[in-house]
Amino acid sequence: MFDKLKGSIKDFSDKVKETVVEKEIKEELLEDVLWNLELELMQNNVAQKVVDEIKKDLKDELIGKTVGRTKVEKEIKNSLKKSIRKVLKTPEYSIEDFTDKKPGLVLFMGFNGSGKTTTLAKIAHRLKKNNKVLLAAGDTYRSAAIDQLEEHGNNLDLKVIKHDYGSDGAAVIYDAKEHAKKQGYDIVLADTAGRSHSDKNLMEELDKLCRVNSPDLKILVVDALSGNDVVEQAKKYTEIGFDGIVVTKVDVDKKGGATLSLGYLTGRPILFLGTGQGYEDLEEFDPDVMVERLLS
Ligand SMILES: Nc1nc2c(ncn2[C@@H]2O[C@H](COP(=O)(O)OP(=O)(O)O)[C@@H](O)[C@H]2O)c(=O)[nH]1
Ligand SMILES: [Mg+2]
Repeated sequence: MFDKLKGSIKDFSDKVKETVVEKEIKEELLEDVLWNLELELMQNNVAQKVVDEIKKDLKDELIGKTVGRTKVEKEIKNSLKKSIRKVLKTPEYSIEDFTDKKPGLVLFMGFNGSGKTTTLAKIAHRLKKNNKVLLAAGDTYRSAAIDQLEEHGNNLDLKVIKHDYGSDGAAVIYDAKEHAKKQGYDIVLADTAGRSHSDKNLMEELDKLCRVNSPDLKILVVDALSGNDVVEQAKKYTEIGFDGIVVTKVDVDKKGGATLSLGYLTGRPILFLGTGQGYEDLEEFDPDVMVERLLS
C-alpha cells in the first residue's frame, strides 16, 4: 500500500549507513538524509507540518546517540517507527459500541465522490451480522443517490428510509430515527449530500441536520486519491465537527501520505481504510499495523 514511502525510508537508512563513519550520530551527517526524507515524504503527500514533526522527533531521538555501524539501519527504523506512530491516533471506540444506544445514529459526511455511500454500505454489511441495521437516504441532492442506497439495501437485505429528491435531508434522518426507535433497530446509518467548500448552503444544512438529529458518531469520509487536498477537505468539516475518519481508495493510492497527515492534523482517529469497491473491502485501521507496513 505504501510502496513509495517504504522505498524512501530504505534509501534513507542506506544513506545514513554510508555516511555514518563514527559511532555517534552527528547532526551534520544526518542533514542530507533528513532533507531526502523530507522530500520523499512531501512527494508522498504528507503535509508539511507532519513532515516537520516527524523530522524533529527523529532528530531528537537520534542525534548524539552512539550506535554500532551495523545497527544503524535498525536504530533509524525503530526511531522512525516511534515518530510515525506518535503522529497516528489510536481509535478509542469501535463502531459496534454505538449499537448499544438502540438506536445509535451514525452520519457519513464528505465531499462528492469521496465514497460515503459505498463506505456506509460496507459498514452496514459488517454490522448486520449481529445487529438490526437501518439505512437513511439523507442525500436528497445528487441524482441517483437514493437509488444507489436502495440498491445497497436490496443487496444487503436492509430497509432504507427515503423521501423524494429535493426534500429535506434532516427530515429523512429524523424519520429514520423515529422508525428505528419504534421497530427496535440497533443502529441507523445515514447518508448525507456531498459537500464542497463552495457550497455554503449545504454546509449550513449539514449543520442544521446535526442539530436536529444529534448524531452519536460523525464520520468524515475522504478519498486518498485527493492527496494533500484531503487535509483541506477535513478542515472544512472541523466547524461542524466529526469524530472519526475513513480513508477510501487506498487500494488505488500508492502514496499513503494523506492517511498520515489526516490523523495528525485533525486530531481524530482513522477508523477504517477502504480497500476496494466490494462490501468486504473495508479494513479496520490499526496504527501499529500501518507503521509496520511502512517500514518492514
Ligand atoms: N477502488 C475503490 N473505489 C471506491 C472505494 N470506495 C468507494 N469507491 C468508489 O468511488 C466511487 C464514489 O463512491 P460513492 O460511495 O458513490 O461516493 P459518495 O459520492 O461520497 O457517496 C464509486 O465508484 C465507488 O465504487 C474504495 O475503497 N476503493
Ligand atoms: Mg453518495
